[in-house]
Amino acid sequence: MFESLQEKLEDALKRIRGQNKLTEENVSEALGEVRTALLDADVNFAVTKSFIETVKEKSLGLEVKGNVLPGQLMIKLMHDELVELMGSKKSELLTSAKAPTIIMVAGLQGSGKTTFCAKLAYQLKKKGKQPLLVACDIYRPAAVDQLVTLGQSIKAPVFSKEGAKPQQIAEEAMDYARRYGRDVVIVDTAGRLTIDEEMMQEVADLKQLLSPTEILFVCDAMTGQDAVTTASAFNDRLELTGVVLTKLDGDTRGGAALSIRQVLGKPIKFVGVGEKVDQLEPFHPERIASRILGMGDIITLVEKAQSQIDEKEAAKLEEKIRKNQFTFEDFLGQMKMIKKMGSLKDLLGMIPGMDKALRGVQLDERAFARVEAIILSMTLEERQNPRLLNGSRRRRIALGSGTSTQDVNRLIKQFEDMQKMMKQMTKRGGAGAPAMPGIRRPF
Ligand SMILES: Nc1nc2c(ncn2[C@@H]2O[C@H](COP(=O)(O)OP(=O)(O)O)[C@@H](O)[C@H]2O)c(=O)[nH]1
Ligand SMILES: [Mg+2]
Repeated sequence: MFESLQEKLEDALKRIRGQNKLTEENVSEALGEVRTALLDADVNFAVTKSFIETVKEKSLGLEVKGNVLPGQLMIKLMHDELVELMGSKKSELLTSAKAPTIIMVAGLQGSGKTTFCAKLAYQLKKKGKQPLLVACDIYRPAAVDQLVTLGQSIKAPVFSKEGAKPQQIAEEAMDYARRYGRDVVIVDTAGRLTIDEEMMQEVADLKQLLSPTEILFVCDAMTGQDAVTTASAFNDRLELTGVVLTKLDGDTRGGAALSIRQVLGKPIKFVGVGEKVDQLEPFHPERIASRILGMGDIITLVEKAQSQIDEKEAAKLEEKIRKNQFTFEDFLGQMKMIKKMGSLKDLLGMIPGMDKALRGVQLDERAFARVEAIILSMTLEERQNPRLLNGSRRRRIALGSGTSTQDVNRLIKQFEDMQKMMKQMTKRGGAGAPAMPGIRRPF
């Protein structure tokens, strides 16, 4: 997937990777190649143009932190922009508050609609849902058979009716779904080789009739920019809720994946990565961007940048501890940092030896939130000078944070113990500041 684009981008970025300084000249040169690579991959022209402009503008204003080279930072910037281009976050399937949730698929013939319907039903079944597949592609008898066969293979019921029109089939299928308690109805529709008015009218009528929760446009990723044009036509008529990109396992150039979100303003929700029913994945912009840019480099880069910033913070903290100036405010900062990095357990698990020690231990992440709430309820003055915390202040803090005075007392006691421990540590010559003092035990 995306091999050719990846290679070309890598070449373009080689120029900039080790640069100590980003100048108008070397940025433009590298971005010129990036531009060609994107256009060769059939990325939409307007999307490419605005992408290049944004990256250029941002890279010239880059503030270089730690030992990270400007060129490396620029690669990270490109990565982030690619993610943004594809919609930032993973986009979930919508469900209707009132069952059944209705999902209608539309798209050209051969794009993978029928296959997608079965894949989705299979995935939903695994999540405990009870999908019903509906065969509204009546023009090719083989299409109904195909859905029936797929339905059998995943043990999901398929509603079909010979000789009936799609609207009638849809109506009766809804009755069936209600009667038999099917909570998701997936409607497969007919496609043509090109967009035509008759087909459009038919799906538009089905939409009118069903008011689907999701109207997903299924498109073959191999068709590149054509896919975007078709998607726009469908979107104008149907107001899509999302897109499914199929055949990403093939020799996809990347154009559709990179353009469609930006052009339509609709999220890509799934990607098909093979012909089998289990070959459907949620669309993760982050992962695709990493794949396009070459993963290893970026990861190392991000980690490196992060560790350098953290090193500076750690040094500052050590200094404070040495001078016995560690306050609740610092404590809060540390907690924020940890939260940014993910779950407490995951984080502790990264420390060699901790993984084993933590096995079976229940770390209460909510307790963590409680501690944060308590500290946030303190005034800045109190955070910096915990000695101010008399009885009435403690009561006020408990009230403000939705905790009890005991909780507040316990935290202050733990904080004081921690301060003592730190003092001893520094007296003994100091092993340096532990990344997060006092979190060995859950509060
Ligand atoms: N490699 C690959 N083939 C797929 C994928 N999705 C569908 N296909 C194949 O594409 C062809 C057309 O799919 P089909 O579901 O019948 O398309 P429809 O006409 O839109 O219903 C079939 O041969 C499928 O097996 C996919 O994600 N990867
Ligand atoms: Mg079909």
